[in-house]
Amino acid sequence: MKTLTSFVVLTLLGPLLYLHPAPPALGEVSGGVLEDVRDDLAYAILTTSDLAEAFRPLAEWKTSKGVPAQIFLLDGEGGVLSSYDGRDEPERIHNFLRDLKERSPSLTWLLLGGDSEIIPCRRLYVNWTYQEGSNLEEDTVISDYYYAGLDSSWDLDGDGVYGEEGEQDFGADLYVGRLPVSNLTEAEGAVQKILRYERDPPPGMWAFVRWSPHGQAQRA
Ligand SMILES: [Ca+2]
Ligand SMILES: [Ca+2]
Repeated sequence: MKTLTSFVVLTLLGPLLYLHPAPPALGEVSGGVLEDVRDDLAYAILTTSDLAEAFRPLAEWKTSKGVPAQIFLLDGEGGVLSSYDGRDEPERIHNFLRDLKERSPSLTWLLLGGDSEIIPCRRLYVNWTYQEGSNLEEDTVISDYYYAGLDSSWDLDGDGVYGEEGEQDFGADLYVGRLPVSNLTEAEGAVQKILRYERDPPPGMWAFVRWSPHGQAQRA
């Protein structure tokens, strides 16, 4: 009888269970940061709780014009740095972005809301032919490409040197921009400039001039 009951229950509920599959795995490390991510996310802004208010009008503007945007906090309880593991802060951010992109494949743009003392950079190795050891200052450059290429950890051999030959992912998964602001006043000013430019760009010949490959201005 139990078998028959189970068969009936499964037969009746099977389609419902199929329609409500378990949420996809988000990787080994995930936190509360991903709980409220909108499904159609296209534009992510990563900043701190001190600066978030300045970026809210930008997120609202992007969303209103059809680019669903959301602000994510680096600091605080439930923020990226406290929710993700990593050997340093850039790696925690990188792990978060990998999960976020997996959670919302529609994510296309990432704005880093803060200068390097607020949102740290990654130094990437560029002297791929150097043979006798590594001087990180001389052989690396600061680059936010680390936050754009999400198909690699950028340090496959785990030696703490990122971007060595074969470790890079130069196939960008996100368009990454950074507003190098250092405080709330600077952040508000930069956001207002962007909003003014997008909503009501100032007239002028700049809109009709393009540059030739030889650096000469031409009328478009
Ligand atoms: Ca390495
Ligand atoms: Ca990639």
